[in-house]
Amino acid sequence: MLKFPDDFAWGAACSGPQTEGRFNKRHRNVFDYWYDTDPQAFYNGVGPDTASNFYNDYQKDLPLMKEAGIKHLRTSIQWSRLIADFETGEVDPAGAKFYSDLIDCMLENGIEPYMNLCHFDMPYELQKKYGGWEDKHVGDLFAKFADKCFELYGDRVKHWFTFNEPKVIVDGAYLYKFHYPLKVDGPLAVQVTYNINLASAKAIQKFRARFKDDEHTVGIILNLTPAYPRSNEPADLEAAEFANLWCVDLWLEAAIKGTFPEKIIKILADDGVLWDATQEELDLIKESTIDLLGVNYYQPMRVQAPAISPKSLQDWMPDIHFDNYEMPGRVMNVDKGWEIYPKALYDISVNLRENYGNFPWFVSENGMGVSREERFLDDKGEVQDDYRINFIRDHLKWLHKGISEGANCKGYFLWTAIDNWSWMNAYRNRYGLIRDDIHTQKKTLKKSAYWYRKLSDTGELD
Ligand code: BGP
Repeated sequence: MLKFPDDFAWGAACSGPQTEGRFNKRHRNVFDYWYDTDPQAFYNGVGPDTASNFYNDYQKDLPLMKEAGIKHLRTSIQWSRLIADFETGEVDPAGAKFYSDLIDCMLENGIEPYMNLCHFDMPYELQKKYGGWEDKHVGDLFAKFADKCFELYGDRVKHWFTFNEPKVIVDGAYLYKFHYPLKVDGPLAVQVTYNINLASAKAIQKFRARFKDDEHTVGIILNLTPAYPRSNEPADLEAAEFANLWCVDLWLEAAIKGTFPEKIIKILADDGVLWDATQEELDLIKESTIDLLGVNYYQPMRVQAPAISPKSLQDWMPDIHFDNYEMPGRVMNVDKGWEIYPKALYDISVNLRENYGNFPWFVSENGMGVSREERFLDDKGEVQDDYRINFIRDHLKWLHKGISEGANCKGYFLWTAIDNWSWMNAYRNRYGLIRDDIHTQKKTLKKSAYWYRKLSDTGELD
């Protein structure tokens, strides 16, 4: 049995766009728009219209989450729901009331809200008018939205986050075509990377102006995908070093230290793709660092030296510096196609301890997506998801080792509480402790929910 610290936060994570459904929503975000115009681009043609019906069901769903041992819940406020006029920041009364009631209901159920402000959901209007994160002005509008959230809900929400997995926005929308606007433009991806870091800093600046106490914290949620080299050959090591710089350290250093790693700046400058930045902006990033880091971890990267010489390629893409490597024998979650490698959580804890001043962090997402869970329903209609329990346990063992060696890890939030809509997979892969029958919207605790409750009540991992 392993014991976690008494004040360790046990929770779950979800997002507005993946749970609420589009009910009573004033504006569309880019996913809503993309679905409206090209539904076949989505798995089984299923979009975010209903999601897990959280907008209508939260008063029933939150007590179920409580039963599943969820004492902290991260979700997000949708910019496209809260704000009526993006330029002035005027709120939509129905949107403002929804989030206010939701937060109250969380607190009534003893669930502490952790609130995120961007979970991939750029308002379509801003994408169309400005190109979304391509234009730094959108960062100013985002800061205005963030400030409105702080003003409306800061009395009840103590933990705030500017972005969830901003790197995925860059990858999806500007490199590999899985988020709208589906561009493939390496240099633009580099600029958007910078613009998002700047937008986060601008939101943090608003936060600092509003909250001067120790109780409120602001952070960012990063998907850390440690890159492991195929071999110790110099070319493979160099590929892994680049992948770590581009995917991990660029984001970590900007958030925690307010600077960008010199090595990546040099590589991007040598490649002729370094972003456009002013000294004033860099000063703002420098002074607007975070208090708490959220780490999403699902899978590592395995990389090798690129097959083609970077210099022989016409168009710049970050992957001119590395190729992915399908390591033989790695353990896979076959349904999702992601490698299962729990030790990376320990490696992340060591990286944060040794290279980032043992900065405070928590696991803000980790989980196992499994398809056709009806296969595992027992006679009583309960999903016997032992695979999920084993997955969580294996990751927590490595996390516990990290903590016992001094890692400053404050909590573990599972993805997710209730099965919800996934960007690319709709409902194919289920992650929840609670099953959602999407035809009836009936929600039922899975076996893992009872196991998780015991864990969160006792802090003891069996
Ligand atoms: C993370 C996202 C979540 C969630 C999760 C599972 O990257 O922050 O929003 O979707 O991945 O991935 P998927 O839904 O693609 O299976």
